[in-house]
Amino acid sequence: MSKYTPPKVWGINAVNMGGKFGSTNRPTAGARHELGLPQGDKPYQLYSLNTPNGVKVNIILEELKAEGLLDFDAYKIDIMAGDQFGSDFVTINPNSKIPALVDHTGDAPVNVFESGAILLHLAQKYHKFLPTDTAKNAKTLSWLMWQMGSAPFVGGGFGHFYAYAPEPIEYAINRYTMETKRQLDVLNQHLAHRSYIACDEYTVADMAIYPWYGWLVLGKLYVGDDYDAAKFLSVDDYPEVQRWARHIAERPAVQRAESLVLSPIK
Ligand SMILES: N[C@@H](CCC(=O)N[C@@H](CS)C(=O)NCC(=O)O)C(=O)O
Repeated sequence: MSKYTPPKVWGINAVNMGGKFGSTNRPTAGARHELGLPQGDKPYQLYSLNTPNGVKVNIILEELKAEGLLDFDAYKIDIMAGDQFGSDFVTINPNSKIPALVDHTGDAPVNVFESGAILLHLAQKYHKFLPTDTAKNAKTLSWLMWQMGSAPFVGGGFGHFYAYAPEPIEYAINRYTMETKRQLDVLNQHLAHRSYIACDEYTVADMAIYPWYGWLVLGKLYVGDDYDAAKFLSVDDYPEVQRWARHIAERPAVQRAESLVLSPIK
């Protein structure tokens, strides 16, 4: 491995603009181009992609739709094409990341971004999937926030360096594999003798954790011609997570969420 000595002041160059996301990554925020977004006639407008963070929100929308509580239009934001930096999307989410939701049920549209915030916004509004009992509520919020804080080590750390980095860096892969396996063990120990993550019922914590850790142990994340995360991480070592994930995967709303068809925006 060539030795890298960081300069005194970091700047963009041809090397650090490389890799799978090199063409869209910049160290700055804000809209980069004018791009309008379509708006359908349903009360909720979702702008997203079927990645783990996107699917979390698909799940709650499909669950609430199945109960006749809401309906929504879903549009595809192509993050490899840079749609997340288009002007209308940045107005909804200044952080330029999917998923983003616009709630048109009130007098004025309400923009919601961050998948955890969208889950809570909908769960609180419809009094579903978020227990009101103080202890159960605290557990649900704790596991939801655990997911939001932990998964970036899986996605931005393990997944990036294992599957997407321009070259394998042993130190980075070891560091994030260690942490990903530790998190899987946290879940595996916690899920022993439990059907759901937070308490005795299905909550937003299950919805948030399933598309990351559930997909990982079911072999649905970071699988390609040259890499297979499930094998690399020995996911059969986490049978409780696998059992829970198979149970969540059986839900019809989850299956619809995973294969949700997102309409083109242009
Ligand atoms: N914490 C955010 C993370 C969202 C996120 O990282 N979205 C990714 C796709 S899964 C994205 O839009 N990436 C585009 C980019 O970074 O430019 C959430 O949970 O909503």
